[in-house]
Amino acid sequence: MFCYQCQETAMGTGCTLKGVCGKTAEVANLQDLLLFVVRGIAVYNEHLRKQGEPSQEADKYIYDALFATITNANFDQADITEKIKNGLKLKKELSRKVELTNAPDECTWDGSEEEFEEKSLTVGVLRTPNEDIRSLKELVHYGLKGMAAYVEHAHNLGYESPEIFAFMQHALAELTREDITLDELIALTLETGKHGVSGMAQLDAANTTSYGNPEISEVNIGVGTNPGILISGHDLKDIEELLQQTEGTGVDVYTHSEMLPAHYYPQLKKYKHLVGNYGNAWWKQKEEFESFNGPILFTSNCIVPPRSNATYKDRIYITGACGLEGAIYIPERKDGKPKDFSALIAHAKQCQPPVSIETGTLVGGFAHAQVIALADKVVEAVKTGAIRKFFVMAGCDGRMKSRDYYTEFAEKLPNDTVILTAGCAKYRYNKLQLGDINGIPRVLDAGQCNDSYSLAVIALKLKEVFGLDDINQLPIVYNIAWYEQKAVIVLLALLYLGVKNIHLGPTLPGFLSPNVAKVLVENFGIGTISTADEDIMRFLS
Ligand code: FS2
Ligand code: SF4
Repeated sequence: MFCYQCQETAMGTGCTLKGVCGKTAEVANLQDLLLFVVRGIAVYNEHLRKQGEPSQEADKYIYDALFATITNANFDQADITEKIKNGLKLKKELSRKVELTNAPDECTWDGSEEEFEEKSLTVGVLRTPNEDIRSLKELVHYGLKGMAAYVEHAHNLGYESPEIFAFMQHALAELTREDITLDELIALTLETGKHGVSGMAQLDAANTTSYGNPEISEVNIGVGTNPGILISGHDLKDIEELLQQTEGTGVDVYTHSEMLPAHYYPQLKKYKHLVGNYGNAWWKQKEEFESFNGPILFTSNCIVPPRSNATYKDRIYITGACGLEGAIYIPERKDGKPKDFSALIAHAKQCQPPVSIETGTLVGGFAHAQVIALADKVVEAVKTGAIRKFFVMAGCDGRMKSRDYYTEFAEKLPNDTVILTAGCAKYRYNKLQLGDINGIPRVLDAGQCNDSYSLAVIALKLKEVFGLDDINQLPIVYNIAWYEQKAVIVLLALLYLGVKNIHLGPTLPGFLSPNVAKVLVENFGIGTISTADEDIMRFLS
C-alpha cells in the first residue's frame, strides 16, 4: 500500500504498511483499485454526456465510491470489494454504448475478484513516476473526494447539479491521461476549486432550504436521564429521520463531533429530545464512546476503528458511504421511504443513559445569514477598532500533539480579535471562555467543514460593505488546520475565490512535491505555522 492523502500520514510522507488511521494494506490497495474503476466509468460517462445520454447510475456510483475512499469513512474490505464488482459491471454496460479510440487501461481492464489484489498493486498513487505530476494528480483526486462527500449530502436532500457531475467526471477522465502536463494539471486544480465553491454552495442551499438558516443557539454539553443515541458525521437528512423516528420513544438523541451544528438549524433544533452534544472531535471517540452507553450512528467520516476490547463495539451502526467490519449497516432509502432506524431505537432502549463527561453549554450558529443579520454591529465594531482582526480557523482536528498549537493560539489571541470557525477544528478552542466584544462572541462557529463556504460568503459581504476591491484587503487572517480531503476542497475553493496567504497546519500535505509546494507559495502565498507566540506577532503586525 501507499497512501499519503491525510495529514497524519506516516512520517509525513506516506503510510506503507498500515494506515495510521487504521486502514489495512488490503483495504488501501482495494481503494486504489476502486478509484481506478471510478476513473474508467468517468471516461465513459463523459462520452455519454457528450452524446446527450449520461448515466445517472454512473453519476451516483462515482461520487459514492469517491466518498468511500475518503479518510476514516470506509474500512470494510468486503464492502470495497463489492463496490469494485458493481463498478466493473456498470463499466461494461456503459462501454457497450460508447466507441472509444485509445481507451486508457482504466476503461479496458476487467478482472475477477481473484485478480483484484494483483491489479490493485499497479494502479495506486505510485503508478505516476513523475513526482510533480503525481502530486497534482493526487491533489485533484483529493479535492474531488471532498467534493463528492458534499455532493452526496446534498443529493440526500434532493439537490443535484449536472454541471458538478460533468466537471467531476471530466476531471477524473483527465486524471487517466499519461500525457497530461503540469500546466494542464494546475489549471485543473483551480477548476476543481471553482466547482468546490459550487458544491459547497449547493449543500448550503440544500441544508438551509430544508432546515432553515442556522441561528445563534446554545447547545447543552451535559446529559439527560433517558437512554440516548449518538449520531456522528455530517448528514443532516439522517439526523432528521432519526429525530422523527425517536420522537416520543423515550430515547434521546445526542450529536457527536461534526454533527454538532445540527443544533443550529430551526427545523432540527425544534425536536425537544435532541438533548445536546456529547464529547469532542472525532479522534477522542475511543474514550468517549465507552461512557456514552447507547448506540452510535456514523453517517460519514470520521470513524476510528474500535479496539478489540472496546465495550461499544456492538453498539456501532453505520450508513451512507461508511464501512466498518462488525458494525451494523442501515440500508439506503428506497422508493422514497426514510431509512429505518428501528433497530437502533430498540437497541437504545436496552442501554443505560449516557454518563456525563462535561457540563455547560456551547454557543454556535454563526453561518452567513446570521452574521449578515448582525452586519451593522460587526462593521461598527471594526470601524471603532473594537475588533482589530478576524482569524479564520476553519478545518479539521486530529490526534497529533502539534495541534495543541491551535488551543494555545486561540487562548493567546488578544481580546480585540474574533475567531471565525467551521469544521471539527473548533474543538481545540470552543470550550475556552474567550468572552465577547460588545456582545459578539469571540468564537463564531459557522458549522461543519462545508460551512467554510459561509465564512467565504461573510468575507465577500464584508468586502462589499467596506467598499474594497480585493478580499485580501480585509482584516482577516486565515490559519487553517487540515486533516482530510474535505479540507483539501475547502482550501482549493478559497484559492479559487482569490484568498491569499493562507497558513496551513499543523504540517503541509505530504502529497505536495517540493515543486508543487513552491507553486502554491509563489502564486498564493500559502504559508506554514510556527509557534503560537511568533505567529500571533507576525499575523497582527
Ligand atoms: Fe472532522 Fe472528520 Fe468535517 Fe473532516 S470529523 S476531520 O470528516 O470533514 O471535518
Ligand atoms: Fe495513512 Fe491517512 Fe491514508 Fe490513513 S488516510 S492510510 S492515515 S495517509
